[in-house]
Amino acid sequence: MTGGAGFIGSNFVHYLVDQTDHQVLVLDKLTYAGHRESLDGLDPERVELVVGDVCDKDLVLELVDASDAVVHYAAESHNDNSLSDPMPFVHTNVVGTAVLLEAVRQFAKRFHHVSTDEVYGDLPLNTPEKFHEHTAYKPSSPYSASKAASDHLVRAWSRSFGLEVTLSNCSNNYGPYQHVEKFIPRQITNLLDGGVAKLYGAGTNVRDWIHTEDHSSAVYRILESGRSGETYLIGADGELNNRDVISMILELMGKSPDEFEHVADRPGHDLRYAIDATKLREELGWEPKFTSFREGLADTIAWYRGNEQWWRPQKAATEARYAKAGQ
Ligand code: NAD
Ligand code: TDX
Repeated sequence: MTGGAGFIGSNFVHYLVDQTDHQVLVLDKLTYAGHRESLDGLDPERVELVVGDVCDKDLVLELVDASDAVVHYAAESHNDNSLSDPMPFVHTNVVGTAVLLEAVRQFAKRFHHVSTDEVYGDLPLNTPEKFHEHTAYKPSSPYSASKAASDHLVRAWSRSFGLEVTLSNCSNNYGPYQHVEKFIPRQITNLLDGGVAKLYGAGTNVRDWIHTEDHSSAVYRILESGRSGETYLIGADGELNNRDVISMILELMGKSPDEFEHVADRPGHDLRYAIDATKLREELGWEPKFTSFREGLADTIAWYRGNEQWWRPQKAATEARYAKAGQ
């Protein structure tokens, strides 16, 4: 698999080690977002980390040849970074996916592509409308456009060359090992540091939250039982606006409700994401385990409280980047 030292990828490695008998070979560049420590404590007989780039054709050929299946998580993943410096998103997300597909084609391996609901753009507030497998692509940011491009490459390689592929587009994940640049860990660690939470704009933007362990179980189910060439949307009916999430974090951390401030909004900020996961639920019988966001959030806060040594090294540089953008 690729990107196994990142947030969702490392949670998938933990899931595979805990729930299956598979050997896991991780290719990860260890960018600012990758952490060797996220794989600490896992049996070295089961997990091998190779530090390298998904754009490195020779390395990718060697590792794909050595694998039975490839699950592709590696990406530049943060929208705000894609606004300040888009080109790494094009290289890793678009070129990197093409390099992997060429290797998968050469060795005829099973491929699962991990993508995002952001490829569909955004939805209006207060409508029953949700994204589904046939929603038209309409990405807003350089990040989501690069993920959309990668999805198109996977479908084209599947149709043109008959590769055995599946794709999944998941909503916003939360849980342990998420970089402190992202919304939920940024607020938790700001508050742990005695600072305040930071809300972009009015905070009415809605995200559809899923615990990352539920994302892992869905990807594994698709890998095992998904139909080749098919796309599955992954979501757990977790719609909440950002203002409400901040209020819940403040309350769970015993802070007063006004310990947040409004900061500069994200340019082009998507308003609302919402997933209709009927296909995944009905065709593959998948169900999320974390049905209470509040409980999942409380677990996540406890994880950040207990793992300062994991997030502390990222914190100052992340906040310095935000300060430059007035956020
Ligand atoms: P992340 O930024 O936490 O981790 C990305 C990982 O990829 C890091 O370990 C990084 O070192 C690695 N990486 C980056 N460039 C690389 C390269 N060129 N070669 C090899 N490794 C490289 O991201 P995440 O939030 O864990 O997201 C993982 C995947 O899930 C991405 O494809 C993302 O688009 C998708 N996704 C994320 C979410 C979310 O809520 N975070 C939701 C849906 C889909
Ligand atoms: O400090 C903040 N304050 C704030 O209000 C930050 C960092 C974010 N926000 C808002 C912006 C979004 O509306 O919170 C929401 C979530 O922001 P992010 O954590 O940056 O996530 P988002 O942009 O929604 O994208 C995430 O979900 C889909 C992941 O980063 C993507 O990789 C994934 O594809």
